[in-house]
Amino acid sequence: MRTRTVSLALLFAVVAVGILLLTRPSLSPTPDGSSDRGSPTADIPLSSIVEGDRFMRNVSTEPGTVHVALVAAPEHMALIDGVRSDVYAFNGRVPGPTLELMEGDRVTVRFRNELPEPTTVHWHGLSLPIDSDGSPLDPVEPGEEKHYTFTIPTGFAGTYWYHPHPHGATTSQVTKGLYGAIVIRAPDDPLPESFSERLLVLSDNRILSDGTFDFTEPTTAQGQIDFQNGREGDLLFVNGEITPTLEIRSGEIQRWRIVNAAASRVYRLAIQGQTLLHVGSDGGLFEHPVEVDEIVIANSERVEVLVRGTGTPGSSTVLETLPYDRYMPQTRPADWNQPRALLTLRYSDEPPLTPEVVPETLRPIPYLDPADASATREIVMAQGMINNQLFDMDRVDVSARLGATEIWEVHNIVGMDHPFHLHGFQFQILDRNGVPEPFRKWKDSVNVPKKETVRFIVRFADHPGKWMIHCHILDHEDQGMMGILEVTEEE
Ligand SMILES: [Cu+2]
Repeated sequence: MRTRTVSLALLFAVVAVGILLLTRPSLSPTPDGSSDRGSPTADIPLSSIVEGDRFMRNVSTEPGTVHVALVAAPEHMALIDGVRSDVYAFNGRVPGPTLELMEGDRVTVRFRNELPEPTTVHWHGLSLPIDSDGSPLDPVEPGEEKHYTFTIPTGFAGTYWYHPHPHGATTSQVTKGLYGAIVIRAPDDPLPESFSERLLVLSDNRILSDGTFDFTEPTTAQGQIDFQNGREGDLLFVNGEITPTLEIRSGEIQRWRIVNAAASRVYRLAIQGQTLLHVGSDGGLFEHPVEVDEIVIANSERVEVLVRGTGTPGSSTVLETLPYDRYMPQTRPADWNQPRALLTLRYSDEPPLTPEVVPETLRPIPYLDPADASATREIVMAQGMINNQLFDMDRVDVSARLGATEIWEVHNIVGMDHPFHLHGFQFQILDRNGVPEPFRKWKDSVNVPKKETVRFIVRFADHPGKWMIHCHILDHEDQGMMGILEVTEEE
């Protein structure tokens, strides 16, 4: 459990390291093109990735239509102060530019691969035609272009993200910098616009002193740990910054959209001295806000929270990630049980605002009736394998009919967590280890803890095709912990 002394000691250590990093000279332009990340005494403000040119620019003038251009290309830029890395970037940025959409938008992304290797762009969590899913079955070769085309259905307002999904190379391409957020808004959003919005994309990395990414050889001890755990980094980034500062005013309510874009790290988020109002997850808002002390967010999951400015003017606190034991005992990192600071939440000196009222009802979530299920599937996740098999592009692992409602029982039979992701279709969790889920929510990924079973209900309402099912620990996915669900039309 949390101990305040440990947290504060760690915060101190992180701040000390932060100061060391800041006192090194800045040698190179930052991802947003500015040449300086601040003086040694200045805080690093949280980079907003939902403002100005950090959006993908919509070049369409037709209402309800979004045309954007996206390029993946090698860049030479500083991810940490004082040293440049050979990164891969979307439109020259790490994280990539945010794609902002409305429900109902018809979207075309003109994508060009300028990388020296094949890639794809997967639109994680979206409902779209199979040829725009960006799965490993649909690589974009170097120098090639592909147009991803999809329409955002009503009810899909929420926070999503995009990332490469090429066969066997997802870990390295995401690690080198290819990931970005998607925000989908609803015309009838129940949360007041006066709740100022922040988008926080979480990622981690290991970078050597010469700027190269620390990818290990499988034969080394660390290589074995990376193979088992998935590659975790000691550097924790929020929007590409390490322990940035986010400003809030006493009494203010902020709406945070948080994406876990890390390859394998599971975050257990908490703000010291404050509770959170959890209002949404992968597929958007809940029916009602839920007050919580902390939120676990596994790889590829998203959360929406309301942060209420309950602190006093001039004070500050910290958003941290608390210890979360997803590991087998023999490969736990040495510091796994230490909390880590992610950002400083600093209260401005302005006098407190009178807090606004948070709506008690957000939006209805349709009920999927288990009595309508035409099949119950068992999915067994073992270390590196699904249903006792490695991924094979030419094999269909599960066949389902278009329009069918099914119950999936996802068993994790080994001693570490595996987050399960289904492409193309959102689902609702029924129960975890037999304990009914307390309320309905739309999900596309669910963490299945060690030796546990999660049951969910899903309807294959549209979009026939071959969809990926896989563990979202990127190393596991690359190792072949993936299968194919084929949704077929009625004969
Ligand atoms: Cu896994």
